[in-house]
Amino acid sequence: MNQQRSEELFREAQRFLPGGVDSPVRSYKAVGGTPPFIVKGRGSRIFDVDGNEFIDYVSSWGPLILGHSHPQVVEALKKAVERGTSFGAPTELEITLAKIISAAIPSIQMLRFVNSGTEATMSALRLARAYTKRDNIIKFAGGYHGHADGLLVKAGSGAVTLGIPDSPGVPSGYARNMLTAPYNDATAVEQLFELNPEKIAAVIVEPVAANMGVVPPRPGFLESLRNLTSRFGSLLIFDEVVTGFRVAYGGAQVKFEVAPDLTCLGKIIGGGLPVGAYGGRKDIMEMVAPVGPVYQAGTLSGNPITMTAGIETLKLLHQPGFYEQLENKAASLEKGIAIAAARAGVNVYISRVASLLTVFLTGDRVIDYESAKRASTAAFSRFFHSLLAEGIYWPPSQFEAAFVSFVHSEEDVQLTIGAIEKALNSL
Ligand code: KE4
Repeated sequence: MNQQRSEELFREAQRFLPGGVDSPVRSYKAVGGTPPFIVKGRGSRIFDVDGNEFIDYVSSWGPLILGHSHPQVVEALKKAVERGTSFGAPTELEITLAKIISAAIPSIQMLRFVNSGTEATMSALRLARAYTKRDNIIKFAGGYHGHADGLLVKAGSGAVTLGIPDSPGVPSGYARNMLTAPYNDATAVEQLFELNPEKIAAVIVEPVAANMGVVPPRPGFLESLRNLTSRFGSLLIFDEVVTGFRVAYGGAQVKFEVAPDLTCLGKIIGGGLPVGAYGGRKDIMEMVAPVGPVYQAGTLSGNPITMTAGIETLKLLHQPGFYEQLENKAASLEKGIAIAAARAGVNVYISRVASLLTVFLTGDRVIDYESAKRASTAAFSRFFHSLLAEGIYWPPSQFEAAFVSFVHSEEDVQLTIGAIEKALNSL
């Protein structure tokens, strides 16, 4: 595959941008090689500066459930831009999108728009601490909630531990307030509550983990978190930045029928434009400034361009049969991969929830971060580059999700399965 221009641009980009990118995963550091520099996206395809075409399963890391440059979204954006890009003042568009989200996700009685998932989770934690007057938070090993200081914390050794900073620059005090437990282990969470009575403000969880690769909640896990947080007077926060409007129109909480106190959203609700949101029970949200004392603000929060893209996108998702058709495409891909792996004689663990999918290069079941880490990242890198050479743009990390979009055609799926079989045979 010719990557001459991408290689030139990557060298130049590294002079001005750390790692040549504006978000680490895009640098291909996890898999090696040169990331293609993209010039255009159309439907399920993206095109790079060297004229290569790819079937895209990154989908901008989730927002593009309708594929690239959906005509209705583009049309609406063109009209919106001509009316002005931002006013720093209230607009009706914010009400419209808030009403659509609240109607889809009943636990969200009130919400605040921000500009990224990071801002959403950071604000939700501040609000939970203010509401409960407690400092500690429980998160899960392998859970990612954006890069706010207090959340860049990883599990220490042992099952239930005090968090330790997962990045230089995170004050040890922040990490001390973060407790970690293994995903899918409600007993560990109960232990943390019993060890820290009346100190835990909230539990934050990805209701379907997508940042250790895709790991579904074990039956009863989310219900246990709901019961434990209610029992101990803490809040339950669902980080649905990935799962919101992805695994179902109302997100994971509607799919699994567990209602959190607060929900964080991002990605799809902005239709490909920068966005985040946090929302939930009215009595909690009314603590947010200017109604309440919890400060949070943002220059471009709720801007009319993002709101327009979000409104158009969610309107298109709310069509009868949308998620069923999307799920069928993903199920067809999963089935084809399983057959290809069997024919290639390669042990893989395919983990799929709705249109989120990870092919773990391991023969073992993956139920949490420890088991996910047993997958072979070396084999994954070879798998990834074989796919890229075949024109399949797979997520460049073993610990990310592939995103199937509504515009992936049956032909796309079959081409992908063929490329995956070739990749597995080359391992
Ligand atoms: P952003 O700040 O990147 O908009 O959202 C942070 C975030 C919060 N919560 C969850 C569950 C997330 O997955 C994310 C961000 N997702 C990653 C992909 N796993 C974004 C890709 C990137 O970091 O470049």
